[in-house]
Parts: sequence; structure tokens; C-alpha cells
Amino acid sequence: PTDIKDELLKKYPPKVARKRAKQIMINEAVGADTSPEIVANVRTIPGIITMRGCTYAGCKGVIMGPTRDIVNIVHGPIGCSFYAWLTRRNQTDAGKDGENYIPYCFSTDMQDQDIIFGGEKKLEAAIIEAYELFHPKGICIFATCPVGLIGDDIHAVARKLSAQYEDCNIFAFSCEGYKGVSQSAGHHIANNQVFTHLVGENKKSPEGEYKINLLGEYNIGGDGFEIDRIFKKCGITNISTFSGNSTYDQFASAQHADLSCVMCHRSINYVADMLETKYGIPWIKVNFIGARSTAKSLRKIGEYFGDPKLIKRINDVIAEEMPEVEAVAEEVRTRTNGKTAMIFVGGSRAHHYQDLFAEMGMKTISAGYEFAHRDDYEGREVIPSLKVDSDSRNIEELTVEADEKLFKARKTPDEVKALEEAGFKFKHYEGLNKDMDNGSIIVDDLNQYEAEKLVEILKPDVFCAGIKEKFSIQKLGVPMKQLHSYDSGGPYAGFKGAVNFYKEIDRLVGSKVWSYMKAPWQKNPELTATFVWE
Ligand code: CFM
Ligand code: HCA
Repeated sequence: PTDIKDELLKKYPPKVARKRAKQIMINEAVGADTSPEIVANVRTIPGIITMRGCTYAGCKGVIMGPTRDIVNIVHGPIGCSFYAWLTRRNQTDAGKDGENYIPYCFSTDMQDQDIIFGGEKKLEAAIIEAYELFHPKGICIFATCPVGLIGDDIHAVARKLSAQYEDCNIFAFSCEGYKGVSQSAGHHIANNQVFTHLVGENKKSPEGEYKINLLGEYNIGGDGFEIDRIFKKCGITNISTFSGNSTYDQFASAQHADLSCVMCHRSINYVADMLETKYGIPWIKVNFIGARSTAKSLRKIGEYFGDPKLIKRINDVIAEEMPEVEAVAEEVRTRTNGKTAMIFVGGSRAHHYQDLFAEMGMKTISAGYEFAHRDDYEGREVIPSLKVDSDSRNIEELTVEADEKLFKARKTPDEVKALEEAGFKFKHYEGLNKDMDNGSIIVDDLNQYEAEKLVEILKPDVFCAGIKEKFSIQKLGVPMKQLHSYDSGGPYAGFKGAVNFYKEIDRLVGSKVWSYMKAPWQKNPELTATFVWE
């Protein structure tokens, strides 16, 4: 593995190689007390073709994009709006009310003259137009790069119109693309504003038993639908998903839950903390990617509530769902066992999907995140030691206190202690490194050059990443599965999702088609344009 690292670094100028060396790690976390340090959440080195996206993408596209009944207006050039318009495969059920703005693309369509003379008037007109057309419960405004550069005060515009329209909650996000080093900054900006302007608004508690919030599940390819199906069957009430297929009222009621379940740690762990501090809602890490992981997460929820009725129901559901899943897994394993995968996606999924591959007998030999932070690699223990640099300082940390009226500890200190003594872990996430074999290659902010090199050297049976990597990897003759959009597939979460995934990967790694990728001139050098003296 050390040779591979050297090979990846060889081509770089010394200064770049020195920096990249700290972001490429040969894993040695297993069996060690602490995981070796990886450099993460820092600026991409100029000149490198990164896989990352911008802060606006994280705020508008990722966090707020999947909400269906909030009108999301992009203040900026039309390209930014087009980029975030239905490109993320977050699915929606318009529900009984039928309110669904996801198919729309709301933009102020900034022009040169707005950049020169200011765009606040245009933004105001856009909000008024949207309000008069739709009368939504909420309108959100997103800043793109030029907005920050010219200094339009989007918050002032939002405040003015929010006061004017009492039945509409209007607020804005300073999520200019350049604001942080990646999408991750945008998640934080989005979540802070949702927490400040929305959570806690609905005073009446929704009906139901065993109330939870599901944080960091975005319903890509219908994952959230499958998880909700399972919750329903178990009798668990999901008050609010942040933010797959979410509604204004769900966010506004989140403070009524008795437990927060964190799916994507990267994009939302701080919201779980804030819900705990302000309202007294404890949180646990869950993972519904992988059938066994799903069963484990459900049992954890059962253990938390501690009601025998719920625990029995959960066990019955698992017993009912698992045989079909196991049967498919066993069948595909005859072909997939021992095969290898690489996973490079934004955050959590590079960790979560290793469980699904393991269920198929497949090993993830190399993985990494585009923009996760050190805690997502090394575990939450490192959080107190994370360095605040000029880029992270740019992103506001909210100071939250217990709400005088609404704070309610969900468990007594004795109950918490009893659970912990029985091995139950609150706000615990061990990160990716501990789950990968020692010697496997972990790379932060992988770039195009390194992706191709790694594939050439390690020849995985499948490479998982996004649209930017898709075709260059396929051209190397290796099957490629998108784990952002799922290509056109999914859901892959929960029990039914696991079955879908097994079948899809079985088909991909069994296919010979990509190995026939050599172009005629690669096979027959006489067809190349290179002139050779006879
Ligand atoms: Fe969380 Fe996500 Fe991911 Fe993410 Fe994303 Fe995504 Fe992703 Mo693309 S919130 S970190 S910012 S699990 S959009 S649904 S697939 S990079 S690994
Ligand atoms: C984003 C969204 C993205 C991009 C996926 C990809 C997604 O980061 O803006 O590059 O294929 O999941 O849609 O992560």
C-alpha cells in the first residue's frame, strides 16, 4: 500500500505532494487506540480537478432542495438555478395537500445590470410574485456567488417581506458558492437557518407513539420512502425527516420528537446536538444502508424506548423481512463473494455502503469522502481537537441554550446510565477508518488523476462515485455505479433497498462489457496517428 501512495504522489510538484500526502492514508486504525490523523475539510489545492461542489450546492441543492412545500428562490444567474433543478433524484410524494414546488425552478435570473446596480429590487419582485402565485407557508432565498460580491442584503429583503406577509415565513441563506471549502459549509448554513427560523414553530405535537426525527436522510431514489415503510410497520412515528420529502410543518414540529436518529452524520450532526441542548432530545447514529445495519438500527431505537411492545414488534418485522433479503444475498454471493469495491462520494455514503457490500461478501479496498471532516474518518472523539481555520471560522456556529418552556429531558439521568451500562451509545460515531481493514487506502478529496491511477493499480470490480467520475472510469474498463444519484436505480436503503442493490451490483460486476473497452487504435497501434519511420 505504501508503494501505491508513492505512486499517487509521484507526479505532483513537491509542494503539492507534501499537502496531498496528508490526505492519503494507509489505514492503521483497526486495533489502534486512536486513528491516525487525516487532513480533511481544507481547501482543494489550486490546479487539482476536485470532485467537490460548492457551498450553494450544499445549501440549496442538498439540504433545502428536497423540501416540497417551501418555495426556494435562487438569487443569482440562471446557471446556478439550473444546476440545482431536479438534478439530485430526491423523490417527493406531494401528499394529500398536493403542495409540491420541487418541479419548479425559481430564480431571479440575474443579469449584468443587476450585478452593476444591485439586485435587491429584483429579488423583492420575485418573492412577491412567488407569494401571490402560490401562497406557500415558507419562502427561502439562496445567495449565489455574485450576491456576496456585490453586497445585496438578502436578509433585509426577506425580513421586510416576511413582516408584510404574516402567513408566510420568509428567510434567506448566505450560502455563496465560495463561502466554504465545499458543500459541507452549505449544509451548515442551511441547517442553522432552519433551526433558527423553523424548528419549534408548531406548538401542537403530532399524534403517535415512539416519536423520532430522522436527520440526514434525503430520499434519494426513494430511500426515505422505504425507511418510512419500515418505521410504520414497526409502529415508530417519524415526525420529521431532515429533509427528504419534507414539509414546512415537519421541520416546525421537530421539537416534539423523543429521539433524533442521525443517518448522515456529516451533513447534520450539529442539528442533533442543538435539538438536544435546546429541547432535551437525545440522539443516536443509525444506518439504514444494508439489511443487517437496518435491523441493528431498528433494535437500537427499540432499546432506547425500552417498551417490550415496541421491541417485540421490531423483532417481528425483522423476522418477517429478512428471509427474502437473506435468500437473495445468498444467491448473489455465489458470484460476488471476494470481489472488490471502491467508494468515493461526498460524505456518509462512502462509509454506509461498505455494509451493503459486506453483505454480498465484497470488500471495500479503498474509500474516501469529498468533503467530510476528520470526525467522519476518525470518530467523534476528535471533535474537541479540530482546528478552526480561516475557512471554518467563516461558517457560523449557533450558540444554543435550553429553551425555558420547551426543554424536557426525555430520560432521567438514571435511565441514561442504565442504558449506557447495558452498552447503549448516545451521540456516538466511530467514523470510517475503524470499519476498514488496515492497509486499505483512504483518500480525502480524491481527484480525477488519483481516481484513474488507483483504478489502474488496484483494478476494483466496481468503482462507486458520481457523474464526474462515471465515464472516465468506464473508459478504463471498470464497471461504475453512481452512489449519489444511484444512476436510475434505488431505493437502496432498508430491506427492499438491500435486495435492489444486491441485484444491481451482481449484474454490474458480472458483466464483461466494460472489459471490451479497448479502442481499435489501442489494440492495433498501426491505427494510431503517430508517424513511424519504416
Ligand atoms: Fe450526506 Fe447525502 Fe452524503 Fe451529503 Fe452530497 Fe448526497 Fe453524497 Mo451527493 S447529504 S454527505 S452533500 S449522504 S448530495 S444525499 S450523495 S455528496 S455521500
Ligand atoms: C452536489 C450534489 C451531488 C452531485 C453528485 C455527482 C448529488 O454535490 O451538488 O457528482 O454525481 O448527490 O447529486 O453530490
